[in-house]
Amino acid sequence: MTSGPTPLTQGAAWNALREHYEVIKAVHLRDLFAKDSGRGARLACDVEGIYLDYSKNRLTDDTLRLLLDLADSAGLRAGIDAMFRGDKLNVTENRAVLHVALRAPAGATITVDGGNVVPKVHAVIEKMAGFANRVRSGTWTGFTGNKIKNVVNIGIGGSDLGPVMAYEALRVYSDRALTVRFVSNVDATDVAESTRDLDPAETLFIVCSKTFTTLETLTNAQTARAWCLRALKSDQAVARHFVAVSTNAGEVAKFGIDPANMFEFWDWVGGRYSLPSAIGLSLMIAIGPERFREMLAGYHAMDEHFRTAPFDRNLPVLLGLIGLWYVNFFGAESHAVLPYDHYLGRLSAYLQQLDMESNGKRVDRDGRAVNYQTGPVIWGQPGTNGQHAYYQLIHQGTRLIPCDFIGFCRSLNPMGPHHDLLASNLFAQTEALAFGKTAAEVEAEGASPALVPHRTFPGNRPTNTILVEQLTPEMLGKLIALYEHKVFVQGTIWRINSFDQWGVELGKVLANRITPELTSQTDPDLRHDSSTNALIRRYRRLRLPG
Ligand code: G6Q
Repeated sequence: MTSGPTPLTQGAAWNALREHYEVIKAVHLRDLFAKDSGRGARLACDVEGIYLDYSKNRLTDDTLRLLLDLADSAGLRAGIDAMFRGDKLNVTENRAVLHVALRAPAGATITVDGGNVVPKVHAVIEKMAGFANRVRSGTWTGFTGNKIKNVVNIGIGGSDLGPVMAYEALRVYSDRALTVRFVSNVDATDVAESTRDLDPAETLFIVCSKTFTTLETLTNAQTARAWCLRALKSDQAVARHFVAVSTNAGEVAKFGIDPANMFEFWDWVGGRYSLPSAIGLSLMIAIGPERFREMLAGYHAMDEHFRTAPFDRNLPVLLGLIGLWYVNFFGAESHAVLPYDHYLGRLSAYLQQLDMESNGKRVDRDGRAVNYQTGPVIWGQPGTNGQHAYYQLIHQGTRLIPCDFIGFCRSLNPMGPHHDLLASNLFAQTEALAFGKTAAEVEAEGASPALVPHRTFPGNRPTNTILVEQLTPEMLGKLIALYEHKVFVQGTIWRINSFDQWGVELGKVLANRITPELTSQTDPDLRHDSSTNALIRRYRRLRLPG
């Protein structure tokens, strides 16, 4: 493959942004706000119940115009149309990218290989709803006739992070009589701790694996199967205690799961985009089919917004362009997502996969090395905890870390002063990050001269604020789709394939090669590098006690 500059950085829009950056880099948010009293209200967008304030970013109307030019010249409109049409945008796997079809209303038509997929999607949702209702009502019983009280989702990556994030986010809407857990790690501690206090007769396992060949998931599923059968003492118990979500009916049947209890999805759904498919079954059992449908409706509303809104009022486009501005022109290495809601504790982990697995790519769709940065490191924890830890670096460190603050106007647990304290912290942080505290202000507070530099905050640290009335299933769907499409916007402009994950596939192959070397009775003929060989030898010496 050839390397060198790609057309992106040679284009007029990119060059204009590069020149414009030379002007903007020295401009402080303090000055932008001082000379434009309407900035805060103007650089905001109120769509679908989501208020995005992007005024505390290091940009002007000119910046936005140039970024929008970049989106146009990069073919973003055509890219969006191609995705919604079902074009095979995942070129390395020759697949359509149609997670939007998972939340399309019945009656819509979205075609893959000549067939409308929407009726299939709705048939699976109906099947899931029937099953979820049976489990919730107690009509679906365990092998010995007991009501199911525990649901354990076994999956990893895209078959875990979405369900666990959404379950935590919507826990307040869940049936509290059910215990819902998620097992992902091949470390036995995960399955052991997740099952130790459960009664197998009352436990349902949902084995989620698109391929049904993933080592971690199958190992955990086999362990769970053995745990269940040890107590229930009949192979026939598997059919009552295990269901599967997969695209691979053959492997599901081999495991002993009745194909009637397999919930299907399709190769045009990427793992990290699969929460609104049958992969969300554990969530649907927890919150009920109606709430799940509300989440799908929220996703769909954001899909329609993304598909139809003009780019200058389009939330995913704005977030994508602003993020790209920092990555490609300010050299920002990371991006923090800071939800001020305890229920969103797993959101950053979810977004890490969504963004970093999608846009962590170093060649463009044609296989040429890119000469610009692509996806940033995504990280964050819910506020206010982070304020007592790593916010120090965001405020006063040497790096520029753009942040998204996500807040809600009403708590799901309204109690005393808590929520107003939470919200005031959010607003105070974005204000302090933008405006900082000058040396003169610190001096005026009476600080000793030696302390002035330590207590000065430079400010000019950019943030988006996403403010929403309340966290509901519908709103969660909207927020996830917002970030999915933001990732799409950036991937399209960067000309990369956001829908494959060869870096993840690598790990699956490498571990399989080493496992027999760890366990063989005779000394293996190790042919790794000297470091890996030494580690394996030491592990072999110490792996068994005594
Ligand atoms: C997601 C990735 C990856 C995948 C897991 C689990 O986009 O492809 O995280 O979801 O590796 O794969 P299975 O669902 O096939 O077990």
